[in-house]
Amino acid sequence: MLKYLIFGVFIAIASSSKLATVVFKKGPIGNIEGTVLLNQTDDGVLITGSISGLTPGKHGFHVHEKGDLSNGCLSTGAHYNPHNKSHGAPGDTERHVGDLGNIEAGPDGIAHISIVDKIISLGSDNCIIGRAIVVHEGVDDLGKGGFDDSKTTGHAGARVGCGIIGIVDDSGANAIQGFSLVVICTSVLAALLSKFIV
Ligand SMILES: [Cu+2]
Ligand SMILES: [Zn+2]
Repeated sequence: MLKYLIFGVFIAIASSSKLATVVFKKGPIGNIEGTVLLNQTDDGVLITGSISGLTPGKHGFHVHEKGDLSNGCLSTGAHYNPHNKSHGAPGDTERHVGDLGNIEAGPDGIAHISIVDKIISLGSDNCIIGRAIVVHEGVDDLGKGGFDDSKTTGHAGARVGCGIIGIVDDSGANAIQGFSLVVICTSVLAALLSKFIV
């Protein structure tokens, strides 16, 4: 019986679309505003959108481990780092999964974002659904600045805004879509369980 249940779970995975969004809002949580879309493609996750209200220049841009805004951006925890690595640049092998480098705002304070990242996913391994994206006041030195916190946070300074990475409902089938994306994040667990049950 459980065998068929697990089979059903994998059908749900196959029927899901992998699109997520993060909304940044001005208010108690931060000073910035904008929307970012994340789209799982064959080349990685494509992140697009724009964020306003920044100071001109570069700002650290990371996935933090918790989707918890109960104490503003502080409660999102550290950089998402399931493999216990040091902080680095997006192109480095030694990096946190959450290390997406910097976004850059123009003189108008708006950052136009277009990033493809091969490490994060909206699927099983390194799944970032339900975690948070945090934008920092300063530049992420990509682990190479020589500061005490370069190898942990990139010395990027305070958190000026954050938002939770949520599932986009683009199918009209709310419940099924939501369920299937939750299942994707736990599919590794399901695969492990199936070994014991089958
Ligand atoms: Cu960060
Ligand atoms: Zn990091």
